[in-house]
Amino acid sequence: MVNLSERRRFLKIMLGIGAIALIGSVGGSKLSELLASNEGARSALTPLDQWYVVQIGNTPNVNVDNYRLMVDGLVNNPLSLSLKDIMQMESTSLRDTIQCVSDSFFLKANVEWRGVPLQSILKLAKPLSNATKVILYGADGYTSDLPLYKAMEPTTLVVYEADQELLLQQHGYPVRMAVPGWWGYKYVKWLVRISLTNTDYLGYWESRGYPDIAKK
Ligand SMILES: Nc1nc2c(c(=O)[nH]1)N[C@H]1C(S)=C(S)[C@@H](COP(=O)(O)O)O[C@H]1N2
Ligand SMILES: [Mo]
Repeated sequence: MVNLSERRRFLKIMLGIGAIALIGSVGGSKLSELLASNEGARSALTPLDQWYVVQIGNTPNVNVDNYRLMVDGLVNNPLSLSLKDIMQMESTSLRDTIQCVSDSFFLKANVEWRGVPLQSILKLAKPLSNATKVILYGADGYTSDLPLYKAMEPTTLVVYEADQELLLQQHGYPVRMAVPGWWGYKYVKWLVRISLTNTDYLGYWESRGYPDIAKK
């Protein structure tokens, strides 16, 4: 999708198919195990230095001292949360596989996230009854969006840790989204704003033709 030329991407996809064919010839059950959608729950964590990076531009430098996560739009109670505010809320941890839609075989990582359910933050902000969507903004200008029902699922998290460490800068420090079950482009890094809307807003990749309902 980004950072890979079309040609290299094509080669990588072909390699992926080769690997699948090879495993497939060894045993069909192994193939289905590998491709199981909840594999993050069972597979070993990906070493941090093998975790892929995909992004539309450079890694922004977010200063944690004046970091705020704004929650606004169709809410009764707009919020401005510091990292400390977020870390003091009740947290959830879960294992997940983050996967890029452009090369879902190589560009993926098994990660143990820790963060706050987006649901808890939205409940504090008190959405108005006409809100239908949540727009997620990154400090690099990237955006994505979630329908309110997905935003309210208990596994949709505003995360600040991966594998029990603070996020690395290239993976979204200090705060990013994790949306288990959906493609990586929903996992907005350097999350700085959450805005509720009743418009059919489409994010960066969604407005370029990738599915808005991004179920893997
Ligand atoms: N702010 C921001 N978030 C982003 C992106 C981006 O360009 N900017 N790219 C998305 C895409 S397409 C993917 S696949 C994942 C990759 O996350 P990673 O680099 O931590 O593996 O981040 C998503 N979140
Ligand atoms: Mo991606």
